[in-house]
Amino acid sequence: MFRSALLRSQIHRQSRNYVRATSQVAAEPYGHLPTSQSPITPKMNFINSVTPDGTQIPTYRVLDGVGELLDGAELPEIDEAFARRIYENMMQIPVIDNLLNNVQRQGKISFYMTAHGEEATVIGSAAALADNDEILGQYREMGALLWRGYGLDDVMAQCFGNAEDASTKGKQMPVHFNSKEHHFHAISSPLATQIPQAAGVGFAIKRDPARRGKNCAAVYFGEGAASEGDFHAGMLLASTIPSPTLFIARNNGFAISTPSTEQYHGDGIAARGPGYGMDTLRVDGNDVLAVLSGVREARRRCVEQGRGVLVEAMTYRYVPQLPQLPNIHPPSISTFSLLTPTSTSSVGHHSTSDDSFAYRPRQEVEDRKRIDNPIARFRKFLEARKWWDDKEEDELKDRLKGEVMRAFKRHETMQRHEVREMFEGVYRGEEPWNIREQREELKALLQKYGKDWEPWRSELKKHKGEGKELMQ
Ligand SMILES: Cc1ncc(C[n+]2csc(CCOP(=O)(O)OP(=O)(O)O)c2C)c(N)n1
Ligand SMILES: [Mg+2]
Repeated sequence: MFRSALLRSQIHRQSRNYVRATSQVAAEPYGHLPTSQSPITPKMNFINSVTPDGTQIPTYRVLDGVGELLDGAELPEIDEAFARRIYENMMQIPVIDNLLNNVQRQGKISFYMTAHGEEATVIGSAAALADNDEILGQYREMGALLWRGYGLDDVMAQCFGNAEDASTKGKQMPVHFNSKEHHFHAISSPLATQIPQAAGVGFAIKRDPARRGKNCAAVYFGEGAASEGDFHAGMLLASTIPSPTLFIARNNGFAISTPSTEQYHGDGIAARGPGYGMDTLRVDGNDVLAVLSGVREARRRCVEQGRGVLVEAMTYRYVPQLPQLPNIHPPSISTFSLLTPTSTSSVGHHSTSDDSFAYRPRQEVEDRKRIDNPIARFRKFLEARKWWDDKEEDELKDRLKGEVMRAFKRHETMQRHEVREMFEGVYRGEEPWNIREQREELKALLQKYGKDWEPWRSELKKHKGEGKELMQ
């Protein structure tokens, strides 16, 4: 009895000391736990929100739907040349997407993924990064590479997997880009693997005196990928072993056919940031200036504090702008059809292996495209400032279509790497037995059928050296 009264008075004194030690006496009348800053309260209070008033996390926006400055919003620092560069890069993506998507439908490449509707998220964020920040993408971020000067020839070579594909040498699926020169790490198909890797890259940056406080690792992922355990592993890693890792969630509403409403019950991806002690921002991913501004600030915090920061960009995966007749010399029917989104092509779907109208109404897609088009919104902003007009729009479209078509023509018929290449460069060091065994097996088959069987003969002709290096 006596001991417990003594204990109680000790605890009481301790609590009072904690209360005195803090300046928040009014906010913490009962003090806080000795092991944390959690204030003690006599009220039982369940929480299910990261905002004090229980509302959803707000979405930061700068431009309204018609490109006008939102009341109370501040324009990010942006001059005419930079704004035009952003617009031109946003415009380039659907031109490439339409062509390569149609080319895939013709069976000339094996696979493709478009970024229709996400141009502002990808270009706005890429424009906010330093060109030598490390990017770890998911697969829809080709625009970030293009922003850094990755060429159309590089895009075509990788997607065709031909002899000029220096990065993946024909071994990877289309859109699985990588470029050391552009600080863009290899895309891997298994979802979310890039997220913990990014925390590691961020930590490597932190350990490098030449890059500490100057660079970050920026990792992109979809809201679907954020359901993977690797998302949580990556967030926890960057949080507990602090590293300048910038998490950029592209919330486009779908993971193939699964709507985001089935991916989470809470307040999106942003609500998870504070759980890991990370500064977090939700932005309107269809407003390129909000993305630019938000990611700039997120990057600043990330680099200066050497800590993880999370940005969730709210966007929508949709079908592209209406077809426009390209002005290409000489124009041809095939050129027109390749550059034009068609109702039968699968543009705006998850990938060329998907038909999204099976799980979302066509009208919903059309409505979103009309009322919330990131390219049209930014164009209106530029036009209001006299930084853009109809003539420039037509010229840009013609130029982009011409460039994309020329690059496509160059790569369409280009030979592939030598057949032996498929066994090389996958593992560093000594060649493993299974690769050696597979090469020997192919060699034997080529020696048996390579010269005589027509399907193999014509297939081998597509490769430099026509497989002779293995047949001898
Ligand atoms: C581990 C793993 N599971 C499933 C898949 C198949 N898959 C490929 S993309 C995808 C949807 C991803 O959605 P999200 O992360 O939202 O990205 P989005 O395609 O919307 O850009 C799925 C399920 C995969 N590639 N890897
Ligand atoms: Mg998604």
